[in-house]
Amino acid sequence: MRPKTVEMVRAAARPEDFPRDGRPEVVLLGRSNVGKSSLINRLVGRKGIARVSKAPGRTREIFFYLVDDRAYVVDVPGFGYARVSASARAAWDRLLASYLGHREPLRLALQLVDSRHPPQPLDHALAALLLENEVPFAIVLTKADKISGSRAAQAAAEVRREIDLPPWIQVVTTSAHTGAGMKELSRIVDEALARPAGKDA
Ligand SMILES: Nc1nc2c(ncn2[C@@H]2O[C@H](COP(=O)(O)OP(=O)(O)O)[C@@H](O)[C@H]2O)c(=O)[nH]1
Ligand SMILES: [Mg+2]
Repeated sequence: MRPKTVEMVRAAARPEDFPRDGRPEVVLLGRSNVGKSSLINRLVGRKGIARVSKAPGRTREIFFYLVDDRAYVVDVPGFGYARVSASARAAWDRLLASYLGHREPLRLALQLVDSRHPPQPLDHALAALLLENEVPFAIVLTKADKISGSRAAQAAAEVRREIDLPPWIQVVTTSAHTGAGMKELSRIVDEALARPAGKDA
């Protein structure tokens, strides 16, 4: 994924706002502050296209980035952000469930987990949601520059064990700051986007 053009084309607060052109897409999910926006910037090779936040964001929309006019990279911010009302949270959960449950162009989800910590309850919940909806996904450990190489290998094994991942789910260790693991991740994304639609494809 070394796109020539990247454009933020849609911020969707409702399922009706999701793009309908059928272009294949990859979505990044994970707890607030885990490094989604930073990883998107790395993945598409644009420093400031997705906003990196100092404080956890309270954004309530799903962002669609069009790359090379052929695919979408999708940012789902604010997952598990605590300081919102119960009704706002419920609306957000519905939006996410609708997206993961019925999104035909979705080829791959990348679930981001902080490499420095064991999976949190929200990480478990998110993985369960992906498995339940039979969304193909990979786990991306983030911020690996903050830990040693041997610790990173340990973290990958731990996340696999603790979330009890099916063996075909890949775990990739990355750093948006150093670019570690980005080649592998980019290859996984490209392969997924090239696959035809359908669960058995
Ligand atoms: N050390 C380090 N910090 C990172 C990395 N990726 C993101 N961060 C920091 O983590 C914070 C949250 O990042 P952001 O991309 O906004 O996370 P998001 O809320 O999941 O979109 C920011 O302060 C980033 O600079 C990384 O690979 N290494
Ligand atoms: Mg973000």
